[in-house]
Order: sequence, then C-alpha cells, then structure tokens
Amino acid sequence: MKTKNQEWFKDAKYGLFIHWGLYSILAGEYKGQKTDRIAEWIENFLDIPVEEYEKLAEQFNPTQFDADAFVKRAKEQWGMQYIVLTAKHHEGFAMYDSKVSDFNVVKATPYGKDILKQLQLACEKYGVRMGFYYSQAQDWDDPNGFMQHRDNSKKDFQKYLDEKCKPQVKELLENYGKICLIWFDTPMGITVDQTQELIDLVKSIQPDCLLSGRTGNHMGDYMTTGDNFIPRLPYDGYDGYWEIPATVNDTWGYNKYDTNWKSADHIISLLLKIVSRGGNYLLNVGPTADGVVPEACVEILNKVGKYVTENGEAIYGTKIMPIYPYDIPGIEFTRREHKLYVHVLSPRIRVELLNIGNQVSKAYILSTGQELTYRVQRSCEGDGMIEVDIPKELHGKKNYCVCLELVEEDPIFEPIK
Ligand code: H79
Repeated sequence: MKTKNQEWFKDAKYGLFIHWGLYSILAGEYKGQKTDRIAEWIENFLDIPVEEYEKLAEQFNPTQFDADAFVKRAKEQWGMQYIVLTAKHHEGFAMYDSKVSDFNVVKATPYGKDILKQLQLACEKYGVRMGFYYSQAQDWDDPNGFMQHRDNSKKDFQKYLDEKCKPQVKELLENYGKICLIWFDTPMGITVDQTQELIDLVKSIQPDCLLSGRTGNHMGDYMTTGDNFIPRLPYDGYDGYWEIPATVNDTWGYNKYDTNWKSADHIISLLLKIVSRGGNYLLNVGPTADGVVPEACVEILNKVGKYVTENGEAIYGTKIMPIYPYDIPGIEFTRREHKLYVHVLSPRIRVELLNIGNQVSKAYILSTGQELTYRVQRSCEGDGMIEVDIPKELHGKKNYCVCLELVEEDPIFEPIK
C-alpha cells in the first residue's frame, strides 16, 4: 500500500522527463559518425574510449539554461505536474555537485554550476514535484559499473554499488529537498539483496520517495512500462500506480538529426489513452548542450499544453476507465465520479455513444461551460444510446472536451450482444 504522501502520483498524470548530459554535446554524432540509435547511448554504440568521452566535460557550458523559465513553462504552459531530470545516466556523469565522483558538472566543466540545485529551487518556487533519474547498474565511467553489450563478468559490482551508486543516491536524497521519486533504470544483473540495499537506503532518508518499476527484480513501487510502450488495456496493478516513459521524437538525449517528431494531436491522443488506462505519461525532452529545448519540440508541447491546461479537470485526478466496447475514431474517454469526459479529437457534428446505459443530467463543453442538447434513448436493437449535438461553431474544430454529468457514479458500458 502507498502512503498518503504518495497519492500525488496517481493524480499527476503528466510529467516531464529531461535527458541531459554530456551526450547532448555530441547530439548524435561523433567524429563524423552518426548514430541511428538513442543518442544518450552514443558512447556505448560507437565505442568511444572512456578517456575521450570524459574530455567532453571540458566543453559543457550551457549558458542558455534557465531553470526558472524551464520549470515555469513545464508547469504553467505544458501542464506537467512533476519533473524528472537525469542526475546521472549510463555515461556516469553527475549533473550535480557530487563529492563522491569528480566526474560531475561542478568539478569537471567550465560551467561549474549545479544543475539539480537550480532545478530544485525552481520546482519549489512553482510547486512542481522533482524526481531524478539515476542509472544504478550501468555506469560506463566506473570500472565496476555494468555496460550492456560488454563483458561484465570481471567486474566487482558490489564495489561500485558501495563506493559510487549508494553514496551518490544518498547525496541526492540529502541535499536537494524533497525528492518525489527516483527513476532507476536498466537494473541488469543487480541481485535481490543489492536491490533491497538500495531500497532501504532510499526509504531510510525519504520514506515517501517512490521508486520506479526498474529499480531491480520488480521490487519498485510502481509499474514502469517499456520505453514508449502503452498498455493495450487498463492496468490496475501496484495499487494502480504506473507510468510510461516516452519520447516526442525517437531519442531521449538530444540528437540534431532526429526530426521524427510526433504531432501534437498524436501526443494528446496518447496522453488520453494513458490517462484512461490509469497511468502517468512521463514525456521526455532532450535539451541541447546550450540548455534549450529544440524549437520544434517546444511548439508541439505548447499545443499539447493548451489542451491539457484548458481541460485539466478531465485529466488530473481522473480514475481508471472501464473498457468501452467500441473503438470510436477520434474519441477518448476519461472520468471521475458522476462525470464522463468525452474528448473529441477529430471534427464532428454529433457525438453518438452506443451501448452506454447511463442517465445524463447535463452536457457541456468543458472549457467554456457552453451547454449542449442531448438525447438519452434506446437504439432499435434495444441498446443504450446517448447522442450529443455539437454546436455549429465547433463543427470544423477538433480537440475539445464534452463533459457529460451522469446520474450514476460510474459509466455503465454495456457489452456488445
Ligand atoms: O534513459 C532512456 C534510455 O537511455 C534508457 N531508458 C530510457 C528511459 C534505456 N536504457 N537501455 N535501454 C533504454 C534499452 C535500449 C538498448 C538499446 Fe541499443 C538501445 C538497444 C538498441 C538501442 C545500445 C544502443 C545498444 C545498442 C544500441
């Protein structure tokens, strides 16, 4: 069971992932060689020698990074409720002031400032929860950290855990205020006992801090889906706590060649599918080495954010949906007690919902309150049916939400007979 202080996670629904590190400097290309894989893996994929990779730190100087503006935009414009930054990704580089390893942003770069501390202050100012990503098993800089696709058999992984991983996690939990969650990733060969050591460490310092589904041996606090994999069905395991990490293009860390951006419309529909199935959407941005989010990505998230902020009541704090028996193109549902939210994502003049058995007391456009005419009736076959008329001025429009106030607490979806 979760504690009272962890319930925020169930209501949050939409968060911002930030993948930012030395790989952002390479931006998908090293010495003329491009990677067509996720850009933060470039050291591994292109076999860059550790000594060469470490030298990248000498170039890290994100003078355009503005934590305050970053967080303000995520919260107010994009509607995101929590932020998770890569404190240390597989490359082993710490984006904060670490006394445990000199391979960090304060010691090793001309920039010399603690990224995580700036983010913490901004998050506190704007009331956004902050978590951090920490690669607990893979560390390509530490001789005893794991590296996928390499021989790890000679490594003293316990030594890495005791001398780098756990001391760094301790720093993160002690020096940056309240941490809402730790996003551990790629547990690889970590044992049950080692996973428990990590969990005990975290909970002894911050008992309410949630642990991602990839902490190790499925011992985390919630279910994490595969990267970009959306459950087909509602998922209610782990007390209904689950989250999908996802990208806007095809990479996490910045790749200057990746322009395969999903459209804002696509992202809105993904968000609603995730929310209706009970989960949280942790959507990623990969800032450049200068510390800015690519403009194309900003434009998409601005559009998504407009929908999210105008229709927040139909997103935050909503409950997992039962399965509606039909797939209606351009329609997604979310709900709370006595309310069914019908998200209209493609133009239409009428919303027809077949096999729904509720009584409706009121129908209106959620963002404006404009009341709509509707009929609750039975089809010729005897199935429940609700029809809502869309007003003329909205006929060519998409991306708005119709709220149906229900007499019954829950939606009554009738099976297809
Ligand atoms: O942080 C992001 C990814 O870097 C991380 N999880 C998300 C949240 C992640 N770590 N591992 N994986 C995802 C699995 C991917 C492994 C591979 Fe590959 C990437 C296999 C193919 C592409 C590395 C790069 C190995 C070959 C190419």
